[in-house]
Amino acid sequence: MKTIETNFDGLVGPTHNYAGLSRGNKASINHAGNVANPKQAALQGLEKMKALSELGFVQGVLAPQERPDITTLRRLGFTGSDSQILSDATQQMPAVLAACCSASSMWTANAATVSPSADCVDGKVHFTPANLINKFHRSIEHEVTGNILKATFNSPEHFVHHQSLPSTEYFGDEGAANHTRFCHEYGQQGVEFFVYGKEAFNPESASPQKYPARQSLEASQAIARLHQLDPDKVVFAQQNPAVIDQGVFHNDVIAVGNRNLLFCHEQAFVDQTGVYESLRKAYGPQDFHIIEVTDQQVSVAQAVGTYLFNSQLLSLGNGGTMIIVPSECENDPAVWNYLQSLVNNSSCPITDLKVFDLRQSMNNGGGPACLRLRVVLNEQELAATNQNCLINDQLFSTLNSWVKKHYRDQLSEKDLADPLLLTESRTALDELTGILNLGSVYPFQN
Ligand code: SUG
Repeated sequence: MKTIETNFDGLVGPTHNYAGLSRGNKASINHAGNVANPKQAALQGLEKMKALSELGFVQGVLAPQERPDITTLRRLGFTGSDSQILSDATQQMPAVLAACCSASSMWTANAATVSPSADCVDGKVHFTPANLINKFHRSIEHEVTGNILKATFNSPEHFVHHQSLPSTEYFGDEGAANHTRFCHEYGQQGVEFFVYGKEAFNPESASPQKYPARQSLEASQAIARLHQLDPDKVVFAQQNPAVIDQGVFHNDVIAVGNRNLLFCHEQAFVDQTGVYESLRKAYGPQDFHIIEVTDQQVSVAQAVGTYLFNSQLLSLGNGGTMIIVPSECENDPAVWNYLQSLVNNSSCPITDLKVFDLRQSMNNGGGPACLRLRVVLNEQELAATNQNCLINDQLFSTLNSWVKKHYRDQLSEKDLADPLLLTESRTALDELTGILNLGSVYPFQN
């Protein structure tokens, strides 16, 4: 049976804005207060989805969240009509209102950790939504994320949906952004590689000094247990705390892997050599390739500025590998020269290069890899997946028109309290759940 890697990208929601909510994420802080263009953001994301689908990859879409999040504002004690709540929240707690309006669920690499059926004892695909506990605006995503995942992968025969981990820093979990799977063929048992920033129950362990470590070892271990992974096929590695302090807030800002290839910066991990050895041991006797980028070739600051490692590595039918990078890589001569040297080197497994303009998302720290959740599926699992969520020409054109009809082309902080924005968002999302055949996944629909 054929097994493939599918990519489910987050559709950018109608409230996309720059609120500077993510300390430790330099792009988010540097663009705080800028005027955002939600329409352009959503269209840029759709262009990537369409291009990958046209290249022959199975490309899915995950619906955005309901924002402004009135349910959360009510939990925080705001009462009255929805307009009253928006107005009171703006007056009393504008920072909380901004958090409740973030379209951050677009970065579906943080939606969940997914283990393919070949890795799990029960032979099912396991999903655990990330609790994203380190940032308030993201900690309010996991419940609706769970609803959307269940509506997208809606067959209990093939899919297991876990609850997110307990909502505490001890079990801080950021999903697939800190998880990579290596395998010979997608359908064979693979090695699951979990990268954490801190050991929450060991105060003696190394941790960053300036910025938060969002993922704990204990969270990664819990997911490996929940997903019934073979302990010999799991590797846990600590992210280098010094790079977290330089803006590498997720592992996918400094490393990416696919099949038998790891592409990473030389400073990505604590005990880099030990990590490589553990991966090779777990992977077994077949060839395992590591492309390590030195600081001299590309500095950590350049990696953070261009998102070179927040790339997608996609296996091509001819045995090659395509790297998908954001246009920021093209604009940095050192990074661009490095990329050219990779694809021009006949012994390098990366053979093709494609560039996308994702500026609207990049300005909040979200590159190509942040925008996608990888789900490895065999034929039966793919057939059991909600087919309305798979991109083809028709869905692309429907979603493109839907965005153009409902989205604004300018959004700044002062617009977030506009009751019309709430109505526009709900109208758009209600229509979307029909297009994607999701049923009722949002609080306003219940
Ligand atoms: O969690 N930015 C996101 C970016 C997530 C990127 N994802 C991966 N690396 N996989 C974050 O920091 C910024 C929102 C704002 O500031 O308005 C934000 O949430």
